Amino acid sequence: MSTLNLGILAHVDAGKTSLTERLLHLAGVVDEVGSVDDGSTRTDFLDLERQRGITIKAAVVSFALGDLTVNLIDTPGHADFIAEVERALGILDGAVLVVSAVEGVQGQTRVLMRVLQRLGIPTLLFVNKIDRAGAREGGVLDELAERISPDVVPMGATRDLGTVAAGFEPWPLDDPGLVDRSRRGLAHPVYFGSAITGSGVDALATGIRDLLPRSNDSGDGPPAGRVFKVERGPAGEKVALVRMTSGTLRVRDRVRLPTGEAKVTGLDVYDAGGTVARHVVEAGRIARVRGLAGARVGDVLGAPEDAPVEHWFAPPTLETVVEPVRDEDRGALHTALTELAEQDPLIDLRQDDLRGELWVSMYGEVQKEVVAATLAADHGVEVTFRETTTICVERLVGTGEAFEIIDVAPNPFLATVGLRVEPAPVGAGVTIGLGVELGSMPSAFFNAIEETVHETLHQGLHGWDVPDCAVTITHTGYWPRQSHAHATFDASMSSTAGDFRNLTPLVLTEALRRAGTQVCEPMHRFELEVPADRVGAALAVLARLRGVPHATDQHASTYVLAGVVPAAEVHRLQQEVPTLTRGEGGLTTEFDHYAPVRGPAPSRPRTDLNPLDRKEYLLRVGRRL
Ligand SMILES: Nc1nc2c(ncn2[C@@H]2O[C@H](COP(=O)(O)OP(=O)(O)OP(=O)(O)O)[C@@H](O)[C@H]2O)c(=O)[nH]1
Ligand SMILES: [Mg+2]
Repeated sequence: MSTLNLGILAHVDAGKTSLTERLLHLAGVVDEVGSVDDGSTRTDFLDLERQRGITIKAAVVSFALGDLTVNLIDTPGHADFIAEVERALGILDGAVLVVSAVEGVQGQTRVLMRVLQRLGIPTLLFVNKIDRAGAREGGVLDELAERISPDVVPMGATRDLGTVAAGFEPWPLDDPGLVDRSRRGLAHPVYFGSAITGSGVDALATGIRDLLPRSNDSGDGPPAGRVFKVERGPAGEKVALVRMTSGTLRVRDRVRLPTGEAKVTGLDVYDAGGTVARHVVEAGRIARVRGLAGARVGDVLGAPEDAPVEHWFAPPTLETVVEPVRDEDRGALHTALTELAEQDPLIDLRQDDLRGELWVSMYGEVQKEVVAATLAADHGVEVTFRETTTICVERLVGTGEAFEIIDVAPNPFLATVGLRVEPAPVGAGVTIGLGVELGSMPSAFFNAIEETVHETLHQGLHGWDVPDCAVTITHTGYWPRQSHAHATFDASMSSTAGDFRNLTPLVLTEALRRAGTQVCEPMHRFELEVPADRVGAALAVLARLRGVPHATDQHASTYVLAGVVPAAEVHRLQQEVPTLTRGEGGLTTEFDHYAPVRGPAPSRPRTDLNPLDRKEYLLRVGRRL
């Protein structure tokens, strides 16, 4: 039996969860079609999802189409939960991208399709909601061809559009090459239908069966796979969702994870809307693996090392401090957030030990509310958030050099370190070059300098990360281990790696000071859809929120304004959208680049020993020693 790991993706409210429910019904897995509006669907099973009527977490359900087992992953459409989509993308054989027949192609549709294409994931298109008033066919096809891909291929025609009787009549498949092109992601068949009335869903199911590739992972070799989700079982035990990429995994197998070896204590697979226990799971399938206590989202199972986690969507640009309402919950909050961060790639936790604060990075306000509700419901911890701030970076303005020589005041450490810092292009990262002979010093001392340079550059002169910087080690020196016949090691006369670790932050921040840094804020590109008569009002709002429109594009009676807006203003812009567009338009934003902050530079409280203040730093280092 072959397997297809299928993702359903779309902008928020396009009908992904409703369509999933329809497909389950069609496959005979459920007798009654669940409804998002009643909170009775299989894939929106979290309380919070049912209360809000939106998908928050990606969820897997399985059904059979003839000889094919489909593992369907229903993903969230709200941009705040894009990291959930990102994790699912890594394990897909194919995808269905849903578009609404009324709203048409949205900015988020394009963001998703761009990534699907970059990853080479074969994708079908489903134009949903043909039963709704205002549903279009030709107009949406034009938008798809223009804004999604020139390779879209309509698979049939609609009738009675915009009524509950709306239907979809598939054409006979007369292009013999389409199957191959579609399975290779070179053509995108388009179906129309309604997830509410069910019309067109059978035609889509046929397309899923015949026009998407099946997983072709090899059963040979040792078991390997990728952890794309971590859940908690009923007894609080960890369950890792693993897409098997090769070999066969068995209960009681010992498998390697980046955090160490672990023993598989139980295996389930998805089957006919539920899960069933298995002793073995083959390549290509999705396994729910128990026993892997150290598993984290993104881990490669069976690989000895951490595989680099690739990001296809922009990182979060907001952060906020989370505080417990009751002070005695501080410990519980830390435990809960650590657990959430482990299950949820959206939550990036940063701990400030000096102030006892917990920072989390965020995509937006909806995610913030979801985190608060989850902490309260699942962990019994009530929290508040301090005001959300944007995550800035610092970029070097010029070149700077500094050094301190061993045994020369004011250097209290037994080390010589000299560093030059120079601006580096965006995306170049931190590079460290040598301006001295490598053999001039034991390699442990070079390593100590290099590691400390990387650490120190996480907090520039204003406390923000310095992502790109070319560093050169210009001076080094040390006192060798005292080796008189009767003398033992004497730390007051011999350099240690600690001397280099302690001195490097002082030299580096001095070099940074001489170079100067500029704080840059994240800028989002936006697409704002407004009715033609609201363009003037939209431009006025954009101007007030420091937004710069670059282009306008007209589709029928709506205009699409595109441009850039500071991440700091995105929330306020979002709040204006319903009035601005009379509920007819939408806003999509995504991180684009960093731009220098005009006016006074915002700074972030430091969480290190503050090498900017030499006296304070030496006191703290002394205390640590
Ligand atoms: N009239 C009509 N309404 C639909 C159709 N499909 C979905 N809806 C409605 O649209 C709303 C959103 O549907 P969902 O299935 O939750 O959409 P979703 O894409 O899963 O939403 P998120 O997961 O939150 O992004 C619900 O109120 C559905 O009842 C359709 O074909 N016709
Ligand atoms: Mg949904």
